[in-house]
Amino acid sequence: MTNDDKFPPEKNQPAGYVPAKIWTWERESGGVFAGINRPTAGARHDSELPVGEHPHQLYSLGTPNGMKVTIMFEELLQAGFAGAEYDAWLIDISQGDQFGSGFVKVNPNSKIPALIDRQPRLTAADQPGPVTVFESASILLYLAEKFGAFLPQDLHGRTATLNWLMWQMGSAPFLGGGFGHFYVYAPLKMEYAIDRFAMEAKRQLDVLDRHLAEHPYMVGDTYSIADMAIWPWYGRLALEQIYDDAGTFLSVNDYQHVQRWAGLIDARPAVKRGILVNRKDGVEERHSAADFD
Ligand SMILES: N[C@@H](CCC(=O)N[C@@H](CS)C(=O)NCC(=O)O)C(=O)O
Repeated sequence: MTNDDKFPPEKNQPAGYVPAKIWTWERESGGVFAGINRPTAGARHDSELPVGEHPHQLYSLGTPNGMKVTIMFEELLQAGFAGAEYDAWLIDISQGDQFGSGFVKVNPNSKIPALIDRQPRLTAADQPGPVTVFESASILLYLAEKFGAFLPQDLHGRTATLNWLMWQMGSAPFLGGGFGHFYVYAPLKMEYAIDRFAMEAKRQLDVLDRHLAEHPYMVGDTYSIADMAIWPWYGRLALEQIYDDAGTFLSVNDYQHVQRWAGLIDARPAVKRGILVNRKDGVEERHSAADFD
């Protein structure tokens, strides 16, 4: 019995659809953000990035992936690391800013967040010059190591932090690109896709809930870059700050340990500032603490 016998094409969506031998891009898929999607990488237009006065130039947007980094900068500043001053420039992904030649030089993957450190802590073995960093977890780790903060030094603590940091990077695309896409952004509601990704989103919440039942933070008693990476997605989902009424749909109140932890982090002043940065309804560009006034 072939797969087509088990699942006849009439039941496909649209009915009768059979994938071509070779996929080609014929039209936009519809849905939110479809206008910026293409099956190719690289710059689409010439445009240099603006540069401010601070050591760190962040090019980002106030999405969960962007928030991880602005929370980290605000936490570093709150903790007294004056050298963590940063200029945060808004990259409007709905307008295709991520495909400008300047941005693509910093992140060939054309996704926010991206960082240039113009005053890196170089050793004798390093070439002089700025350091570019992309992928939110790589930026968190880079800053944690630069300032010696929010990353435990001991082997167990450091490894556990990296475990959860990598867990977040591997898991969140199922929540965002999977559940969030099909529940909120897709041009049609598809039961199969929503069921598949709602199941995975709930499984991930359960992973966190069981862990947080026994640990105040993701890594024991210490607030770390693992919390900063995980909270903007799963903490904000639990607090019903993302994806419309998805909190009700996924029964997020059932995950009481995630709720406790999410509330703890939500209350931090640096988090309250960090989530405002690079948002058109918040602090569009951040160049100093005064921008929050
Ligand atoms: N794995 C990346 C994901 C970054 C990401 O998906 N960024 C989205 C916004 S949250 C983006 O820039 N999308 C623009 C696009 O896909 O063109 C990270 O964690 O930094």
